[in-house]
Amino acid sequence: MAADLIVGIQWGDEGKGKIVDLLAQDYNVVCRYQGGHNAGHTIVVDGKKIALHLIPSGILNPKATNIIGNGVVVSPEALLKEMEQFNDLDGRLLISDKAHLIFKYHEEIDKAKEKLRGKNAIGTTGRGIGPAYSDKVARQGHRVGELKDVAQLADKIMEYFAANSAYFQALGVAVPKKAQLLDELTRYQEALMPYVVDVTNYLWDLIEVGEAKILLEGAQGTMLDIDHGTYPFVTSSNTIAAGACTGLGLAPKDIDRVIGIAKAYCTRVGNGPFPTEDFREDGEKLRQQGHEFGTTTGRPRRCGWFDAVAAKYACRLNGCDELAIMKLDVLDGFEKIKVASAYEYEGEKIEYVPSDLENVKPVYVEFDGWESVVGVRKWDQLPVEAKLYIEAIEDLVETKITLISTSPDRADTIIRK
Ligand code: 2SA
Ligand code: MG
Repeated sequence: MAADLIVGIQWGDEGKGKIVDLLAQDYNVVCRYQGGHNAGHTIVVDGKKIALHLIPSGILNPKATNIIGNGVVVSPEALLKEMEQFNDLDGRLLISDKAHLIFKYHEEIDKAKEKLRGKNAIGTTGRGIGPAYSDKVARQGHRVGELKDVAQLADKIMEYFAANSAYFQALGVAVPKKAQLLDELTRYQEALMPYVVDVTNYLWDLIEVGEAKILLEGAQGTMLDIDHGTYPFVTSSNTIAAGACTGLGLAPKDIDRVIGIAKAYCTRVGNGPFPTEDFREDGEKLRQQGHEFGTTTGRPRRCGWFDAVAAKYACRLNGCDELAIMKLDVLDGFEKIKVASAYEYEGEKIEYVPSDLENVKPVYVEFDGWESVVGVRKWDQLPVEAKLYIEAIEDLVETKITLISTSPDRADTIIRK
């Protein structure tokens, strides 16, 4: 009995939320393995908007247990706010004792450092993600399990501030007041400790018994991976499928099916290379038709054409067994639709992703557009141009497209096996 995994193969915001929500009905355990409250999507259920950042999307399935793995960085403040949206979390939410904590000062460091970077700013979400992961790797971070003894944790945090005082002073980050810190930590302890468990053992037991159906939910996207993305314009975690092993304590053989999620075009928030970005009317039209604004920060997303070179790279990195193509309806009404099938790089035509993606120029193939695919639920009912477009992507990316989304509605999905 193994787990299935969902991973974004672009720069995030591929529409993973809709797919997890759709598939979560078939799973009884849904896990997040990396990232933090920099991730975000809104799901509409019975007309009510629910914003999810940290809690896995399986929370909308009343029968599912939702797990926040050790690879996630947890802001207790953000998590508590999110938890308030639900009144039946007992036994439905579990948090790894090994997940690292994000505190207010991580957010302050994140923002201060972005300011200092000036024109080289990464365009982070300002949620303290990078600084929290930095502390983890520097072995000076704090884990959720430490909330067990708040007095000791408060002491450690004060020591950390004392040891790094010059750094904090330079960044303008205030030293917390001990009494206030203790109050805050006590509040977190009371509210969160009931959900804290040894997630790794919990999952191993489930896998051994063989009854649970486990879904692993990636956040952000492959091109934002700390190792394989467009460094340094990336997030601070391993967003790819491999991250699920380290971020939960699973072995590679525990992962069975990998489903890659891509939009029918491309978007990116924040700075960094984006070869197929369109700076003119087409890009603007994609942004308007696709409502391409960040769910966490509201930032307008950069928009452009589907990049088949990057998508193929991502499918290989993640070992995608199949692909879901989201928001096909956003391409409605375009006369011509472009797809990057190769890059021009150092005077040559290449079909791979080099480590300096900022130096490539896309080579496009062009497709005829179609009028409308909104709400189409059957492959046979798609306009012939849309079918040709999907089949061309499938060929270029060398991965079977098994799912096509034609509106935000859960039901407006073409399943193509
Ligand atoms: P960070 O905050 O350190 O992780 O930022 C580093 C880079 O990673 C990008 N990043 C994202 N890109 C797309 N979507 C994300 N989540 C939110 C959303 C973003 C939002 O779902 O819309 O609301 O703005 C996400 N999180 C991080 C980020 O833009 C930086 O390029
Ligand atoms: Mg998102």
